[in-house]
Amino acid sequence: MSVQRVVSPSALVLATVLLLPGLDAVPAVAQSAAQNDGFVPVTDAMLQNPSPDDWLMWRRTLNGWGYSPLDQIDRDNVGELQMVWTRALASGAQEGTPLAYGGTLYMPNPNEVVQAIDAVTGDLKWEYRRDIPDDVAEVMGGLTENNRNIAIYGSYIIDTSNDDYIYALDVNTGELAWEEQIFDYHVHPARHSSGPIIANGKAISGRSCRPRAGPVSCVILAHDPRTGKELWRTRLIPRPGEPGDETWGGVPYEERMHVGSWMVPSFDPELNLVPDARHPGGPS
Ligand SMILES: [Ca+2]
Repeated sequence: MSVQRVVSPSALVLATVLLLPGLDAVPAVAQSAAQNDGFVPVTDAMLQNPSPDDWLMWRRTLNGWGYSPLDQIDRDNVGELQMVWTRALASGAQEGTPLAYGGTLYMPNPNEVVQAIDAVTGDLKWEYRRDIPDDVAEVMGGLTENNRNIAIYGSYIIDTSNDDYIYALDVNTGELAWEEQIFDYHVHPARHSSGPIIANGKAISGRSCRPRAGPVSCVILAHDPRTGKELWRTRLIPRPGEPGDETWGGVPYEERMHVGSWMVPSFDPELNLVPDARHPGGPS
C-alpha cells in the first residue's frame, strides 16, 4: 500500500521561495549552513528561544505568535520580491507550515508526506511517504489528509498520523526512527490534522475526537520525543464523579463526545503550562 498517486498539473500546489533584488542570491545563513555538514541537534533551549534565522515550529515560537523579528523585508520593499524556485507539493488539502533549520526546509504535505528541501535551491533532500492503510480515509472521513505541522527535536522530525500513530523521522535521511500507536483507528478513529509541539522534552499532541471515536479519544498526550514512549494522556471529558462532571447534566459517560483539541497547542515554559483550545462541541 502506498499513498503515492499520479496528479494532474492543475492539482499541484507549489512551494515558492522569493528573494528581494539586491540581496544575495544565497542568504548568509543558508551559506553558512551549507558549508557545515554537521547537523546540530535541536534542544529545548533552542525551541524556547529560537534564533531569528530559523523557524523551528508551527508559529516560530512556543507562544504561537507567528512573528519573525527579521527586518530585511518590510512594507516598502515587499512588492519587489521575485521568485527564485518552485517545486510541487503532494496533492491534497494544503495547510502545512514548513520548518526552517540550518538551510533546510522540512515540509509537511497532505497524507503524511514529509519532505526535506534545500532552502537555497529547492532540491529535494529526502521524502517520507507513510504507508497508510487503504480504508483510513473512509473510516476517518473528510479532512483526514490534513498535515498542518511537524515538530523538530534532537535529530528527529516528529508528527502524528492519519492512522493514529505518533512517529519520528531521522532528520538526515527521512527514515522512520520510531513510531507509537495512539489508537486503533478502527475502534477509536481520532483524527490528527495537527502534529505535536515540544514542551520541555515532551511531544504534546491533541486530536479531533469525532462522536464515533468515543469519549476516551478526547485526550491530550505526551510522548518522549527521543523514544516515542507514551508519558501520559489526559482526558478532556470527565467520568461521572470527576471534576467537571456536573457540567454534563447527567449525560451518561459513553454518550459524552466531541471535545477534541485538534488545533496546535502552545506552551509557556515559565509556568510549565500547555494552553490548548478545545472543540466547542460539548461541555467539559
Ligand atoms: Ca500528520
